[in-house]
Amino acid sequence: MSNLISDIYNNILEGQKAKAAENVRAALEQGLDPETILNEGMVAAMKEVGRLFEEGEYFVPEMLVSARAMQEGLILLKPALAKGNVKATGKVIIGTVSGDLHDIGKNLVGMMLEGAAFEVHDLGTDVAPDKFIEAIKSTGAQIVAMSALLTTTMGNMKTTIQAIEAAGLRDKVKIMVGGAPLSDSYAAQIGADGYSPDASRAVVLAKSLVD
Ligand code: B1M
Repeated sequence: MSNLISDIYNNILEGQKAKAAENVRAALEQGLDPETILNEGMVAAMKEVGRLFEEGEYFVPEMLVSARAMQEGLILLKPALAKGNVKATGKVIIGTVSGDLHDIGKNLVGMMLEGAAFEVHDLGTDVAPDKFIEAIKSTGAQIVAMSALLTTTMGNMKTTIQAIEAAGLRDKVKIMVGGAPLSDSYAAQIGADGYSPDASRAVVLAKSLVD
């Protein structure tokens, strides 16, 4: 691992927002691959934050400062991840489901979809089913993308799908889901059209859903 990547990893682990940004900028200037910076530096650091939280070494404030450092780095990476795509491929509405405030994975998926020239409407976090329904109507999106990071909120994906069905909109949209506690079989069980374990594969899935 290059020194800069391991510095970025440590900056995020320690919640050093300004240093994380400085090192992401430097890594891009040195021509390091944006996906390597993202996956080996940033996403890997957040995994370790989660592990430390589970072990009782980190608490919510530490998770939060690490998340802020990660977000700061992501802002800088966004143009590099989005480069090279021109053709609009479809419209997506994306949000983290009701009760869930985790947004880094959702933001990353949204960013990669924009990079693949999808028009992305981000509804934010803690999105109630009726907000998804309003957005389907107002945007005419072909895809609804839902994220959940908690075992206690993943059930709200099913509630949202049921609400979309009850509103008579299920055949107008494809529904994709993702987030750490999910799986292919869970996605099938709740009636989603697809599941992706990460942001890159979310783009492949979204393209296949609009094709
Ligand atoms: Co929370 N949190 N958190 N947290 N947090 C987890 C998820 C947890 C696993 C930590 C742990 O115990 N190891 C645990 C959940 C346990 C469980 O449910 N079984 C947990 C908990 C318990 C909590 C609280 C309940 C803690 C508390 O208050 N006691 C609380 C809940 C708040 C709420 O939502 N109501 C809470 C709060 C927070 C913070 C606010 C402090 C902060 C979030 C800040 C933010 O998002 N702005 C936070 C963080 C940072 C984490 C961890 C450490 C990191 C999450 C992250 O950003 N990862 C997380 C531990 C972990 O995940 N290992 C943890 C990086 C991100 C790039 O990955 O989000 O997985 P991820 O996204 C990936 C894929 O999952 C996928 O692609 C992304 C990129 O590859 N993906 C999709 C995600 N969405 C997708 C959608 C798609 C496709 C792919 O299509 C639509």
